[in-house]
Amino acid sequence: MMKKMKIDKLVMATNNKNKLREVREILSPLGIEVLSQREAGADTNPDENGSNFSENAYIKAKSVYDIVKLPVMADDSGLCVDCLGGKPGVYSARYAPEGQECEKLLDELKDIPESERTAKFVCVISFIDENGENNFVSGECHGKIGFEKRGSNGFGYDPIFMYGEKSFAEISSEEKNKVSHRAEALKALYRLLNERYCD
Ligand code: ITT
Repeated sequence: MMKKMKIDKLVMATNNKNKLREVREILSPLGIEVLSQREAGADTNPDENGSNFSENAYIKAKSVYDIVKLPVMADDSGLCVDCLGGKPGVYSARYAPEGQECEKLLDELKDIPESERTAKFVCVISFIDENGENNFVSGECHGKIGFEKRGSNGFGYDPIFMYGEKSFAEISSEEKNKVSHRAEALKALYRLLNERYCD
């Protein structure tokens, strides 16, 4: 008999509308409806004072779960640049004033040759089920930091994250959603939901 997934709706704990859009683009074709935290009546903005992606993802998911008591996911993500020892990492959102993060990173890397500009995007998802049980899944996407901003799609560091010949801001969201750190983490989440939360 076909297994039926019990979870067809979850709340995403985020204040980042681009993340919410990407998660919806990926999960809705899989039959999972994603409510924003606002739609679910939980407009929280907790202090992300954890020391790694997992801790921050859990802080966000738990703050919304405590209000809605429904399945909740939160995504903590960032860009880790090898020649900077993994920075900005968990500080990606606070690295520079919004809209200036690419310029700041380009400036920090201005003397670094192409071969040493390797980087990865990381995404850790905390998923809390209806009973309050937490699970983590994660995904990574490897690329290089370019020498200039390219393209106008996406958000955050996308214009300087080179995935092969093109930046993440030059490809469509459809293409990004096949290979991104977020897409990888969501594939793992979907597997988890299928394994653990089926009739
Ligand atoms: P929430 O915490 O409310 O979800 P946020 O933007 O503060 O939103 P994070 O704390 O996880 O999220 O910070 C992630 C930052 O990393 C984000 O603001 C971007 O600057 C960057 N980032 C993450 N994923 C990205 C992606 O797919 N493309 C470009 N930049 C990304």
